[in-house]
Amino acid sequence: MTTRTLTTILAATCMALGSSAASAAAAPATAVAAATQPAGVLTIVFEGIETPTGTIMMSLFDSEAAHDEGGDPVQVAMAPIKGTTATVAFEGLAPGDYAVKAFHDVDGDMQMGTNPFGMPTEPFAFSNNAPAQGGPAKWEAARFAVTPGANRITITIK
Ligand SMILES: [Ca+2]
Repeated sequence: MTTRTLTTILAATCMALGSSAASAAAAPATAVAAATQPAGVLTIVFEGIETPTGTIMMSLFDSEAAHDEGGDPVQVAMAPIKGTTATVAFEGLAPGDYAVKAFHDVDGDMQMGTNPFGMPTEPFAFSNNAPAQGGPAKWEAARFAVTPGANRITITIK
């Protein structure tokens, strides 16, 4: 049996069952279409910065696995602080869902300050201003969509 035949049978079976697997069978076509879409540009504005020193350091994630389980971010960036705000732009992003983890490196040592109990001593924030819940915000709370072209989100960091 060829792969093509198997795919056809699977698609027909899914359609007959009316199951969501039918859309899964169509996924490859969707993925190809997404790859040919123009890239997204994401501008992030951090607001509410209380101490005008140091930089905002952030990591951009594109999957729940990477975001919630200590995986690598797709991009990282540092944003200089101007007054009470800081702005950074990520370019060339494949359209899809992303989430941001950020902290304000007030003392400029490139690390999130923590006390002996491991609690953050420098301001931090997550996209959607998702709250920390005994640890970093989860992907489901912090995820947002990046579409082709310009995108802009605002995060309050405190
Ligand atoms: Ca620091």
